[in-house]
Amino acid sequence: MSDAVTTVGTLYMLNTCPFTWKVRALLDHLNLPHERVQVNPMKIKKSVSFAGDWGKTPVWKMHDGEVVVDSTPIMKRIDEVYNDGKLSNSADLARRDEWIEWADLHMKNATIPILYGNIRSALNTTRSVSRHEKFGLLTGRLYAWAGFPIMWGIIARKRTKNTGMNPKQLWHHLLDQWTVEIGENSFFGGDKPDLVDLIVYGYMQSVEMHPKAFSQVEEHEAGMAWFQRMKVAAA
Ligand SMILES: N[C@@H](CCC(=O)N[C@@H](CS)C(=O)NCC(=O)O)C(=O)O
Repeated sequence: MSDAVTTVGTLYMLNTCPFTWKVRALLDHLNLPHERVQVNPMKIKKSVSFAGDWGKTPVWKMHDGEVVVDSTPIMKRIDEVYNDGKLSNSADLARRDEWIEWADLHMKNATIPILYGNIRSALNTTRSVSRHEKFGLLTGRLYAWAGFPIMWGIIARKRTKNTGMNPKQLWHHLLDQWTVEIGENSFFGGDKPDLVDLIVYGYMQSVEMHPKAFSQVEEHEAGMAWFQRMKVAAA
């Protein structure tokens, strides 16, 4: 980013973190010039220690020094300060909050299983993550090859345990719910995307960067039609 452009703040992030993708979706949609600091996944706590004991990504530091943590509150704050809260505004606040909660619970819980839900996709994903993140050379390799049985065996299985669905079925089920809610409209927000659209879009983009995993999501026609509309609207 050029020095001549005044930035609105700095995003401390991981390239593959779904919560980081949510905030990126908003910043890109509003076309706000900002800095991005890619932290080492093994040193998150230290890298964001200025945000107290939060210890996670993303963290947002506003140009005036204000620090905001947690992806949805970060999105709301950026929208409030730089966009008069227009994306968060809704004629039906209860509906908005219900679907933010839906996305931050169900989309979040579906993300790990689609990436790591079987041993092959787990290996693909840890290798892909090690390429996309700024690990040290050795830890990156170690993560790629030693991380996948852990992600697959422990983490992904735990997340799908209660749904009775495999990771692909779970995504298709969620995209059914999402596209039914959107109905005849182009977006959740009506004819334009709103904050909820951008939250769901962010979760989906975090899967899209791992093409093998995303190919399972891509089979959902209505979901992908919305996703493509988001790409156009966000460009
Ligand atoms: N609710 C938080 C979750 C953030 C989060 O869990 N980030 C992960 C990376 S994707 C992290 O930093 N984990 C480190 C940890 O929990 O110690 C948000 O939406 O921002």
